[in-house]
Amino acid sequence: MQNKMDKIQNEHIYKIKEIANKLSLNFIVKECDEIEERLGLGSFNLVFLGQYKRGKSSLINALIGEQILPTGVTPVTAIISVIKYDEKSSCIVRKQDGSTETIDLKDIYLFATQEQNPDNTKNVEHLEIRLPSPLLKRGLFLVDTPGISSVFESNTKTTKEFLQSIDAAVVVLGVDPPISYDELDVVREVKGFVREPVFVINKVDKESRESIDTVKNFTVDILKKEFGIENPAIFCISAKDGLSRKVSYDWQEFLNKLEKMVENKSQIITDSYKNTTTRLSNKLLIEIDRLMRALSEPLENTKLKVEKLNELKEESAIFIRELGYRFQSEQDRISQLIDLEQKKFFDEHKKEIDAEFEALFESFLNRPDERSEFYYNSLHSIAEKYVNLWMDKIKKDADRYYSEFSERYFREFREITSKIDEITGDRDFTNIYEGLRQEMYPKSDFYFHHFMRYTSTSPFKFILGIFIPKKRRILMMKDELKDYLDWLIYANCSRYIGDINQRIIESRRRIEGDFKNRILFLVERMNSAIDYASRMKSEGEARISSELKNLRDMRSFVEGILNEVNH
Ligand SMILES: Nc1nc2c(ncn2[C@@H]2O[C@H](COP(=O)(O)OP(=O)(O)OP(=O)(O)O)[C@@H](O)[C@H]2O)c(=O)[nH]1
Ligand SMILES: [Mg+2]
Repeated sequence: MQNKMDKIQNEHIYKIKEIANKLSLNFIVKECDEIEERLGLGSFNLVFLGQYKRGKSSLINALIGEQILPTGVTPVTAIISVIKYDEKSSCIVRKQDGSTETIDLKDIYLFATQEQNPDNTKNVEHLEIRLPSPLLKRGLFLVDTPGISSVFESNTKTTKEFLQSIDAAVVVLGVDPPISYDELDVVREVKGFVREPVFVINKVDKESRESIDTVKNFTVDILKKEFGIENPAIFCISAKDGLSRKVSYDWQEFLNKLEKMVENKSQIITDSYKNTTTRLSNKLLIEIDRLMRALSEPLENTKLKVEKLNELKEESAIFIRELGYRFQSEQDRISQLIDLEQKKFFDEHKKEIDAEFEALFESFLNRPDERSEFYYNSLHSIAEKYVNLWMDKIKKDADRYYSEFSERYFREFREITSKIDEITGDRDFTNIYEGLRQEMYPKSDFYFHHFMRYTSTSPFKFILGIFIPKKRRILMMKDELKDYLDWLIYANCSRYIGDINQRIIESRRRIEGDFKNRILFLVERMNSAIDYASRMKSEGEARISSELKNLRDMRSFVEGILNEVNH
């Protein structure tokens, strides 16, 4: 059964590749090669993703038991490295122009690091490292990636394209601070490719058991609330311990999970084959349609379209920049408005807050023997009460402001996308950005529910002088306690709005970067269609009609594959 399935999978990819080859669609051929390799070897890509400095490279090193990938305190990884099994160690640099170079393992840092290869000026597509590691031999490619912002926003198309080849993912999170909006973005992105990402909270060697548990629960809560992920595979680990072969925290459980993935790899590979085949077939259909249009219409029309598209490319660069400025100032205005409202609200409630604080403080005088944490923690209930009151008041307004804001942004954005679709004759662009509208303003309010507070490593300035009587000591703490209460309220209120703002800016940047890449790609494809159509047309009518028939046949063949794969 499995063999039969393997055969069908290989045939589908083979056919897609054959058609792509005939039509000189190298970007599709390349992806076919990659998936063919994995299907052939029965291997899958396990991609490590996460924010800068979370310890992705360190974790891979720990898994292979060697310090192969460069790691460091400043952002290090600049390009993707794929680590595969071989009896002999080696490293090949695969360049963007298709050329390759074999290098010594000790020279990996010359290509992989931001320091030696800033913004990938060496035009590396990825590094292919081969090692005789037993884990790799089980049918797994370990993939190291640069910290997230550079992965998802970088204009290097290749990095993004590589992400299409995720079969399984480990999202590396940190203990400090617990999961951030940036990291939620990674999860969101990964969820689009992978059914069940594995989560790792790394560097737990730096924390107490108590705060590790807090961070883990917090993360599980958020994954459930934000993405509906129930019972995520989540492991608190220390890559540092792992590398020195020390089994600590959930390290063994994490290894067991990887082992399980390897055991179930045929499911992972089948899923991946389905996604890839569907994606590549759809890409192929778009290209076939483009070529058919170019063949059927006068060449002048296609040329005119490319000219218009080129103009639009310039125009939209300016438009998007201006749109960005305009929306930034509007976003600032909304923030200021909310800040003012916040100030007004807390001015109005100042008396009540002060009174509650005084009453609580009185009660402290009767309990002079508590540890200082007790007094600080008691303030949380006051802070939480007023932060919640404020949030209840502002949330509706904020929701309205921000959703109107993103609606407007997309309305304007759609003007360009529909212009592009008008020129090309399909709904590609509009469709792509329709779905993103919801993403821009997240109805996420997780910080609202997760109160920020000082944790284990106490930042309190207060030093308990052992010669001062306890009652007097508490009195001395009064100012500091009040400061802490004010901080709690202020920090939690500001964090909510700050996070939303940050999120909108990130989404906008991502959408705009993505848009730029897409339009460049479109111009390139339209130009190829012109070349192709001119070649055919120079050979006369008969050639055109036989080629059109070919394209129609290819089209129905690809549709057939899509049907088979998805039914
Ligand atoms: N204490 C501790 N430090 C760690 C651990 N894992 C990684 N580090 C340190 O964290 C820093 C970043 O580690 P890297 O592995 O380079 O992180 P990365 O996610 O690959 O970083 P980029 O490639 O820059 O995105 C290094 O200084 C590591 O030594 C860990 O488990 N415990
Ligand atoms: Mg790294």
